[in-house]
Formats: sequence, C-alpha cells, structure tokens
Amino acid sequence: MTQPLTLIGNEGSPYSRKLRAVLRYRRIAHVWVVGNGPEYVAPPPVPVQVIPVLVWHDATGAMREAAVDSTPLIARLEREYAQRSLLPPDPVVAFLSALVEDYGDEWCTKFMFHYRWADAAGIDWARRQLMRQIDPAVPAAQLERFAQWFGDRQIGRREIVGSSDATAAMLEAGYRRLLGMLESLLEQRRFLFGERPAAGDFGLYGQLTQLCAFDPGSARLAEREAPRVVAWTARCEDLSGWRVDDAQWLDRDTVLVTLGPLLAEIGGSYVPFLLANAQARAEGGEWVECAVQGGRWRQKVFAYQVKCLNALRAQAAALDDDDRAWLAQALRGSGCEVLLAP
Ligand SMILES: N[C@@H](CCC(=O)N[C@@H](CS)C(=O)NCC(=O)O)C(=O)O
Repeated sequence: MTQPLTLIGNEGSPYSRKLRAVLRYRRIAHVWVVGNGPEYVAPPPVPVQVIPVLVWHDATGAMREAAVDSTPLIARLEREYAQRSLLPPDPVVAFLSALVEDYGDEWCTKFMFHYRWADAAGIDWARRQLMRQIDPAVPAAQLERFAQWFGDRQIGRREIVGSSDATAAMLEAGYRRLLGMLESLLEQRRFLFGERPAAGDFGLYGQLTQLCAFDPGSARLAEREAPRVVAWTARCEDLSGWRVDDAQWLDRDTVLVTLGPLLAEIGGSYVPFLLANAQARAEGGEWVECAVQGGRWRQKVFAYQVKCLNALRAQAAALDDDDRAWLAQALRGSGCEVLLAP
C-alpha cells in the first residue's frame, strides 16, 4: 500500500497552509504534523531550514526523503499524481498561473510580514499566538521566552524584506488594491482561472490565510473591504469535495480580460523588484532600490528571488513562438512583458 505523505508545517506559516490546501484539494493522502509540536519527529535533512517540509515514506512507513519549497513541490506533485491537476492545460494560462503564484509567495508575503511585525497590536498577538498554535499547552515561562526571542528576531528582519516606515504606505495600499481586485473577481467567478483552482489561486490563498484570518490589522481591513475574499480564503482551506472537470478552465482571452488589473498590479510592483533585485545581485550589491507603483522600494538583495525570475523566464521561453507572441501582445503595457525578454 502506498504510504501517505507527511506534511510538516504550522498554522501560522502561509506556505504550509498553501501546500496543505493543495494536498487536500488534490486528494493526495497525507498526514499533517506541526513542526516542533508534541507529535513532531525530525525528517531526513533538507537543504534549507524552512517549513513546510514534505516527506515521502518507504513501504514500511519509514521516512525516506524530505524536500522543501512549495512551488517546486507542487510541480513535483503534478508529475507524481494525475488527479485534480492545478495546471491549466493552455500553456499561456499556465504561465499566468505561475506568475500569480509567485507574486503571492514572494510579494504578497511582504504584506503579511508587514501587518504582523510592524505595529504593536499585530506583534503582541503574533509573537505569542504562533507558539500557542504549535502547542496550546506550552508552559507560560517558555511561552514568554519564545515570544521575546521570536518577536525580536522577526522585527529585526522587517527592513531586510522591505517593511519600513518608508514603505509602510506602499505595502498597505498594495494589500488593499489586491483585496479590491479579488473582491471584484469573486463577483464573477469562483477562482482566478475558472471554476476550479490553479496553482496561482493557492499562492494567493497561502498569504491570505494569515492576512485575512490571523493578523488583526489586515484581517479587520479585509472584513470591512473584502468579505468575499475572507470567505473564499476559508473555503480554499479544504476543497477536497470540489467537483472538477476540464471544461471549468477558462480560455486565455477570458482570463486576460478579468485578470488584466491584477497583471498590471504585478507588473507595477513585483516585476520591477524582480528585475532590480537580479541586477543588484549581478553587481554584487547588498541592498536593492527601485520604483514600485510610484514609490521608492528598498530591501536586501535576495538570491532566491533571482531564481524565481529565472524560472518565470524559462517557462516563458519554453512556450512555442505563437504562444509567446500572443502573450507578448497580451501583456503589453502591464509591466509583465519584460519577463518574455530573453
Ligand atoms: N519558498 C519557500 C518559503 C518557505 C518559508 O519561508 N517558510 C517560512 C515559514 S512561513 C520559514 O520556515 N522560515 C524560516 C524561519 O523563519 O526561520 C516555500 O514556498 O515553501
């Protein structure tokens, strides 16, 4: 019998929630283990100490292999399991889904980090509640030690990922625009690429689990301004019962019309950052600065996001000439078209 996978993560981790929701929707048998919780057993070594960790078992049930990084993990699951795919069959739409997934993972996570660690009410809640979520019975003294250490560490990371007094207004405006766009989209259909979820939906979903339902500042805002998005986020948690068929995917023209504002948002924020980050990295810089939606963005240079840019470019380069030409025309003026340049 095939052994269920083990997913190690926690409720406060957007990427853990993303991957768990994918496993549930795809009906891939798995066991959920809270990292460092009472039930936790260390997995085989992984290259980077992050969650979620996905573990494969041998026929005896012993842990055989562990891997991290939700986007390549989702791609691997697509290769290993056929049912209930997250990849739109049109390669152009699949590219747009990958772009939205990446924007969720790498840019919207900045909204999450900002609301969590930039204001007193958010910090006060998160630094303790994240530990209680790992073990609700944690002794009070241990809880306080964790809260102090973890909160200080995360607040110290704010500037590194771009959350500062100078960027606060940009982050908050970006979050509100995203809520507004998703709220309008949900008046028309149930998921971004049709009547079934794609990888792009789950990229946004992961961050929204925190923004809409954990961090007090961003959650109150979402309740006021985007109640459909709050409900959608809760619904995406477990889509194991969702009925799927291939007719539910939208064609590329329809996707383009309804996702136009979101693509322009991505092209005005995440894409300029990706390019500036890659350039700063190539020049050996430590910090990157660039224009984002009319404001000045500043954060540390990240090697990982150079990989993200290269992966998107490689996916665009793998399209056939007609599809790439269609996409270049479709993305013209959005700011995303530079991803098609070699
Ligand atoms: N690109 C990774 C990101 C994973 C990640 O950054 N996870 C966070 C928790 S949400 C983490 O484990 N950070 C390590 C730390 O805070 O020490 C993915 O998509 O899975």
